[in-house]
Amino acid sequence: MSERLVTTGARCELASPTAMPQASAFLWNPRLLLQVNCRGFVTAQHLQPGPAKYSHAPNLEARSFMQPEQPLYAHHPGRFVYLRDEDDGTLFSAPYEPVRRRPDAFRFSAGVADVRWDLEHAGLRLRWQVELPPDDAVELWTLVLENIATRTRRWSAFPYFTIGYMSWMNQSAAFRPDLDGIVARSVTPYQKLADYERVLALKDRTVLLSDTPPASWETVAAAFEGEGGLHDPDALREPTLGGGAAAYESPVAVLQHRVDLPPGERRRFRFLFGPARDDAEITALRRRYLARDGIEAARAGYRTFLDTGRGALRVDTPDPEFDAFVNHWLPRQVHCHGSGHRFTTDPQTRNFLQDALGMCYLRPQDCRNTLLTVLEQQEPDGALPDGIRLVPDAELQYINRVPHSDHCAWLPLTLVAYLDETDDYALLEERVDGASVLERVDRAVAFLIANLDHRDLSLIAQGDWCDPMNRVGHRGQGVSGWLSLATVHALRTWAAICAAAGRPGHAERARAAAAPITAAVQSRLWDGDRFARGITDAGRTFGVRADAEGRLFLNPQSWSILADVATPVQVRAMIEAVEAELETPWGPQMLAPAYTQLVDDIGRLTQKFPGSAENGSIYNHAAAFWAEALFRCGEADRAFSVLRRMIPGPGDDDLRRRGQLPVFIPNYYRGAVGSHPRTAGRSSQLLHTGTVSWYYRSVIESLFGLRGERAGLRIRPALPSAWREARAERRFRGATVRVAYRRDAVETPTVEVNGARLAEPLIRDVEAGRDYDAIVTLPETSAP
Ligand code: CEZ
Repeated sequence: MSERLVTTGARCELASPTAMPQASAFLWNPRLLLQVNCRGFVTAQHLQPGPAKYSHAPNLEARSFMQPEQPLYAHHPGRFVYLRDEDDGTLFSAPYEPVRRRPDAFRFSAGVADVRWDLEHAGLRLRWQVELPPDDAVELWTLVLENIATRTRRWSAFPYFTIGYMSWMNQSAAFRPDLDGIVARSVTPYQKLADYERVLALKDRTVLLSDTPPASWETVAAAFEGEGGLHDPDALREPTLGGGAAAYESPVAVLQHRVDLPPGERRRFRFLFGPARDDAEITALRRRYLARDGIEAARAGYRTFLDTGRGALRVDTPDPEFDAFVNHWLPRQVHCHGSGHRFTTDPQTRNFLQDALGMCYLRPQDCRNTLLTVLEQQEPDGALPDGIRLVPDAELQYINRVPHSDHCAWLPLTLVAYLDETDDYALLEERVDGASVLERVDRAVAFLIANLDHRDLSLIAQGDWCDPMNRVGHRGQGVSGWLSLATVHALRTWAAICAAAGRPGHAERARAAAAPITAAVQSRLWDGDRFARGITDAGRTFGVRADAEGRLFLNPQSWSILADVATPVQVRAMIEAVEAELETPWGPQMLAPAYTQLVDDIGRLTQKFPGSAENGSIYNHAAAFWAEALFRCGEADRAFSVLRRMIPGPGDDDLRRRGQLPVFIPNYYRGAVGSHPRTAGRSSQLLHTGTVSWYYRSVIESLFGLRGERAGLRIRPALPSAWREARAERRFRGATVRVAYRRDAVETPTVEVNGARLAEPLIRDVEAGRDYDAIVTLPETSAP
């Protein structure tokens, strides 16, 4: 085993169950999301079509959204195998929980298509692996036991799958000989008459099937645990399990498999675990997945599913961990968000649009469909709803019942990424419910213009990008500095789209509308070295130097650059302020100092724990905007540094501090470095984040400088000065573009394509199916 705590590549491997106890990996298909913790805990959410559980906690859980920093505890849902030596009765468990006996060797290994553990303990080598099929919401588990001792060993393996507290109305479980597995049944609690039909249709069973008939089983959680608890269950002191049936008791699924293994021999077992609606479905699942080669077929299918979300970029740079992340894990997270829609049926409109933005590099058609779906739900006044209903009877829930004023701004920003990537300007003529896409986006833009107050600043309502900023403008007067800037950015972006589409009239109107907002932001919100975050209902400007807390917000600075509002002098001042007040070793904080007490006219944001989430964490979504802003003002080194620090590692100290594997970018890392240094840098472990689309775009278009436009592919990289050379392969409009970047004694960058030097760094009229080989020569830098 490697000396290092974590090794990366197409697999990311962790060599200890205790160094980063929260570390996890995830697997998903369009119906199921599994977050698999290195100690064996698993958080699963499936869609039917609403979000639901089949492996439950011991209490009823909140299902509002996947939440950050969820504590793991002994009875947290998990998938474990107890191993009992039948000769001396000793017990351990794989992967680590619940017995917590440290194995002789441990490796938690996250692959793009599976998660597994490889352990060695007491003469036994063991692999415990989970995979998903491409579509069904079921987990496919494989257990391989190999005797690496020199004498024959007799073991019992007890796979343990949490079913948990299913329902206060009705829950039970039993081993079903006819189905050859454990089936737990429940009725999802409901009260409204109107929910009766809906609940009848739910998958209210949780099933564990084994490919090998078990020697014994238990389904009553309390009977299994007895007084010993999960750590040392009473049931494992008996030769066989009790065979109990749970009758309105919390169910569990435990099986016993006996294995007598001569030296060097191995045995394999396979299991299926997941929700089901009825017996017929259970029988079908067994046939599909536990018959000969069923898992192999599912594996091939899952690979095909992953291939549909293949990234548009492969890179080879002096930073192998960065390459591993960009090549394997980043597009995968973009794909997860773009195909899973954050595992809800009513994604927030801004999230739905931004997740689609990333998909335009993977599956542009999906981005197109998202744009059309959003426009189908546009309101008569041009506004977009707070959430998008993905199935006919989906309801807008939770945060989507709170009026936010920013949704329309994301429309042109997603659209331009799609158009740059595909040049599919025909989309603008497509008709949605009686109006063209062009007309509809224009209405959305008009809504943003109508949402200005008497000062020409954007009204915030009960929040903007920042969800919990609910009291700045709840009386209808407060404005958002960020949204004013985002509105300018959206207007200018829309103007550019219209100009490129041959609609100069529309372009001019949008461009003209941006001017007064720009002037208002400059005159009312600039405070020496920063743009303020907003002005409250009562007229208080906040996010300014005079504030004791929340003195500097990152987003207005970033977006003043993205919107091309800030002057070069202002840009310099803002960069200095951000570096002085927001920067940390793990990235820039979203605001500082974090609020330590309630600010009544800002609201819920200030009630969050200092340094967590929007209250001054290193909120990666905001950091991604800042990185892109830095690219836009020519700050390649700073921009790369922000991107780089969003990925945990590579050093062990950094990994331990973040507590997370470099297989996804989390929603945030803890901030409030000054007041909470012990927890600063700690990962939220929340894999849902708008960060990844923007990150992918910045890497492709800004860092490697491979950006589409109407005429073709423009090559304008901004590599960090420490890189002397790099390579990239970019899929673009069906062509393959291979680029070798190198530094040499040139004054300005030069680009050669297929042997010919380009006067302008633009590959025109890119032809699908063709290969382009480019050499980009960049000026030497003084960096090491
Ligand atoms: O949710 C995200 C939202 O999904 O917060 C972002 C926002 O842009 C995204 O659309 C920034 O506010 O208090 C809350 O309600 C939180 O704001 C959460 O909803 C938050 C979490 O990060 C979960 O993803």
